[in-house]
Amino acid sequence: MFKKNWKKIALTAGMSLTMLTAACGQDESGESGSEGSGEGSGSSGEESGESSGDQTESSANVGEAVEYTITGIEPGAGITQSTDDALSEYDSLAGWEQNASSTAAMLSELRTRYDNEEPIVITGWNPHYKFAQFDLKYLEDPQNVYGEAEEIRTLARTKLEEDMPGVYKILDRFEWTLEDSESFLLEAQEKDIETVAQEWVDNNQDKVDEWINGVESVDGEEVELALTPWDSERASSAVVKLALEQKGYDVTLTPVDPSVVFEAVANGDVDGSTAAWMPETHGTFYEEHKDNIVDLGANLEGAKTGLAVPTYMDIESIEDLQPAE
Ligand code: PBE
Repeated sequence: MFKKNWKKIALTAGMSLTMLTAACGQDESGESGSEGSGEGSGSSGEESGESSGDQTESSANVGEAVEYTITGIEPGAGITQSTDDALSEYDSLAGWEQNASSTAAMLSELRTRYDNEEPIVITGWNPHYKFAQFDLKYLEDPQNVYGEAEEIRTLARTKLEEDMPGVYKILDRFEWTLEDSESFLLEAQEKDIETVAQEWVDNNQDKVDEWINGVESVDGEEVELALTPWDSERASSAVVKLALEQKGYDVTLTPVDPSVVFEAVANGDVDGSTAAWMPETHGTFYEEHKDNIVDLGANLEGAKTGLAVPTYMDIESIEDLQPAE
């Protein structure tokens, strides 16, 4: 019964996300559509980059060259909210906008601009493969809008320990490193996530054993985990699914927006999630639901979010950007 309701919530959230994306994208996607096809401001940015001896002038031209736009991702992402906060908190970002469309659109624009050595300011995060594929740097964030030390935490519904102590134990014990996750994600550029997860488990059965040791096997008991649709969480969820399956659980993974992950765990519509970016990125969702959620702690330490630019750009801090006139 729960599950039926839950699917409805998930579907509604998915639809509103799509509609929001379509609505937001309309005029902005016009801009980004023309960006690849030789719009003038990109190349003028490049010229000024070459001739720049003057830091202020070259930074001002970065703003112009990117049309005072941060290339963001999905509207429902935590990092999109943090970036809205940055837009209102930094004087240097006055008059700037965030183009929140999708991760795929951000990556494709990054690729185009990067290949032409044109400026771009993106919303970036680790774990992700983009730092291995492109030379990127985070802009310093002196006002600490994106937080200092992010980690990815595992959540459980309040009754999980009582109802399914084995699942609770495995979720509680699951952890891996930033390096594990990023080499997984790089590998997953060539193969699908389920294949890479199986390979990871085959190569790291000793770690999996630490999570599942002493847990009683079951016969097809159903477990549902919520996740967000980004590769980092698709990866961790796929690994945990295989670990649970080794003990006989029948695991369903349901991707939804971050706000819905917290809502679904708090309502007990799903058993848990490995997708909570804390304390900053999903902090507002956590605050809203924390009384009805069990926080099982970090499954990955050293995560990070922020504004990032290619290293060929001559700026180091969000404060080096210039407000739009
Ligand atoms: N991310 C990746 C997500 C969580 C996982 C940082 C893009 C976000 O909500 O911002």
